[in-house]
Order: sequence, then structure tokens, then C-alpha cells
Amino acid sequence: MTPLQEQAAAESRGGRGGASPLPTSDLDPFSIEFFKDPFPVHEELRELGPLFSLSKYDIYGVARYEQVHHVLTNWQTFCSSRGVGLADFAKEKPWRPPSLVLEKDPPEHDRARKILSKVLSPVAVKRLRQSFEAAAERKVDELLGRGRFDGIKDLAEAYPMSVFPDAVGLAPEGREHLLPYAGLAFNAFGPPNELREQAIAKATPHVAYVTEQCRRQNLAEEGFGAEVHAAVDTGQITSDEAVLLVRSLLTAGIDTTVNGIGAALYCLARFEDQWTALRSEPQLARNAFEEGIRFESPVQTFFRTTAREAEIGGHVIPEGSKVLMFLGAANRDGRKWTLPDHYDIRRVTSGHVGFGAGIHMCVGQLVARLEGELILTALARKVKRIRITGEPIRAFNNTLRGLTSLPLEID
Ligand code: QZP
Repeated sequence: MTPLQEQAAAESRGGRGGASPLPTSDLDPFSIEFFKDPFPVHEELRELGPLFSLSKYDIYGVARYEQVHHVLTNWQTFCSSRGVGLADFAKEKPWRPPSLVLEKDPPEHDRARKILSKVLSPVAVKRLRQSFEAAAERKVDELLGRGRFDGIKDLAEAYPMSVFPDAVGLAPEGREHLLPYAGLAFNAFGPPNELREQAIAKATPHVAYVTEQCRRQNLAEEGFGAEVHAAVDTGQITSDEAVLLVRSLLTAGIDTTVNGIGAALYCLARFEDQWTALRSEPQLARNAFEEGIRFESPVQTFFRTTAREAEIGGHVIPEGSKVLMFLGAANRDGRKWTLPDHYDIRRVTSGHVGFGAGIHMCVGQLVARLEGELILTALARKVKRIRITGEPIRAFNNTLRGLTSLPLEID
């Protein structure tokens, strides 16, 4: 028997655990069928209870806001150092050297986090506003000139790709590896299904590119990359650690904002009243982006591992268990949100877990929000109408939710 089955058996014998037996689902939360429309299933998962098990992977799951938030904010019990994907680093070798922020716990985590917090601080991000704003306006002008375009390829991907790699200080050559590398990393958090295995099979050139570009000599003299490496000179980190921290920027800094901008764009194209509201008040752009993150949750899930015995909703979880957090379900939990399935650009979005919560909460969130705010502001100021002209095509990834194509017309 697996630990989970043993516990279920113990509970049915009236042993320790919750007053009621732990609910189980045979859902595969990493299947194409689920990715197509996860929201009705999210509701079923929330209704199962505060904690459930997923028999397909012998793991635990949380889908209600309260429990997702609890797991995110209790790192001593729900640790990251055994990986935030399905793979338990205590039992299997990670596909790449672990991230010094994402896949560590305090105190190691805090040392690395401090460097990135400073590099991505409010003051540092403020300095980018002018150039990011000019790029957003150029992008929207170009798309207005074309009239018809792909909202994902030509906008949600093109805009971050036109600003973020330069902000890091990457050379112009080889940038086509960035999105495939991120797609790989986000698929790798999932189980060994076709998405993960195919991505790993094609990984070599993308990994080689990222590994090489993270070195100090390959980064511009100014930019996030150089600023990370400057922490070597002051003795805060080693040069090997600096390379890995730049890798974190490249892994987490692009595909996330691509899908965040894609989410807001897809919402604004579908919900005409919200587009009208944004046009009449472009100052709402930053919140329209944030609400897109809550509504679509571009980062749908990731895991923690119990570092010690834990308790959720009256159920005991043994040490060494994987707990899957359904961020997308928490962000639409009716226990927390009014009209959760409505995209409302005036909503008070604070508290959503689309950027996580607690000590690991997205360190690049100010860069993401800047990009989101500026591209939506440029659209609101310059564009009268957005129309979907063809069938949106969904992208399938073990972690990220978004589209691969969104045919649009603007005027
Ligand atoms: C990915 C890294 C949603 C998160 C899992 C995004 C993420 C954050 C950090 C890293 C990768 O440090 O490589």
C-alpha cells in the first residue's frame, strides 16, 4: 500500500485523521481534457472539501482559497526545497540544478531572494517605465497599421519579447530559445506525461542557450543580469550562484507575462462592457491586467512537499507528501470572491494568489505589472474596437494556462 492508501485504510478503521474520511478524486489535473476547461472541475474539487487526495498521482490537493493560501504561507510545513513540481527532489534527481530561490527554503532562499528583490525593486523597475512605455505605444501603432493580427504571437508574445530580454541585457542572437525554454521548465513541474517527456526530449539546445547566456561575459554591462552579477563583487553570492539567479529571470520572466498579457487581452476581447470601461478610464489598465491574472490564473498550479506531518481541514498529512495547489480554483472560490466567474476590471483584486503568496511570492511582479499596465494603457488610448475574428487555439502546458493563437481585428 502507498502511504495515502494506508492512511485511507486507517481512517476507514476509525483511526486518526479527520472526523470524515478524506475525499478522493481520480481526476488527472495534467490531462488535455482538464486543461480545455478546468473551471467546472475546480468547482467540484472545492466542493470535495478543504483537502482531498488525487489517486492518479498519490498526492494531496487543495482548491479552496483558504487552504491554498495556508499552504503558500506556511513554508516550514509546506516546503519548496523538495521541488515545486510533482518530482520529490529527496527521491529523484531534478531535471536541472535546482533554482536558488524557487526550490529552496530559508535560510538559503532568503539570501538569493534578497539579491533578486533588489534587482527588481520599485526604484529599479521605475527606471524602465519610459522605454517600456515607448515600446508599448510602438507595438500598438504597428498593430493598428495592420488591422488584423494574432493577439498572442504579435502582441502577448511580441511585446514582452521586445522589452524584457533587453532589460536583462541579453545578446540579440538566440532569443528564439527563451519561450521554448520556459515552456519546458513549466511542463517539467508536471508528471512524466507526454507534455513533460516531449519537452525534455527537445530540451538540449534551449538549455545550452540559457546556460551560456547567464554567464557574466555574455550579458550587457547594464541590466538585470549585470546587476545580479554585481552582487558577486560585493561578496554576497558566488559567480556560480549569479549564473543560476539570472537563469531564474529567464525561466520565470517571459512566458508568465506573455500569458498574463494574453489573459487580459482575451478577457477584454470577450467582455465588451469591460473593454468599454477601460477605454473610458485607461487608468484602470493596471487593475484590468491584475483581474486578468485572477480570472485566468496563467500559473494554474504548483506543489509543495510536507517537511513534517501537517494538518489541513482536520485531516493529517504525513511528512514527505506532495500537495498540489490549484491557484486557478482559489482565485475563483466563491467563499472568497463575489461573482468569481465575472471579469470585472474595477474589482478589488488584492489577495488573489496568481502571483503566489508568502515568502516565495513572485519577485518579478512589478515588472509584470508594468508590462501589463503599459500595453493595456496603449490599447485603451489608441484602439476603439477589438474583435475576435477566428477560433482561439489553446496552448497546453502542465503549469501555464493560455492560448497559442487569438485572431483579432482592431480599429
Ligand atoms: C519559475 C526559477 C510560477 C513559478 C513556478 C515561476 C517560476 C519562478 C522561479 C523560477 C522558475 O527560479 O527558475
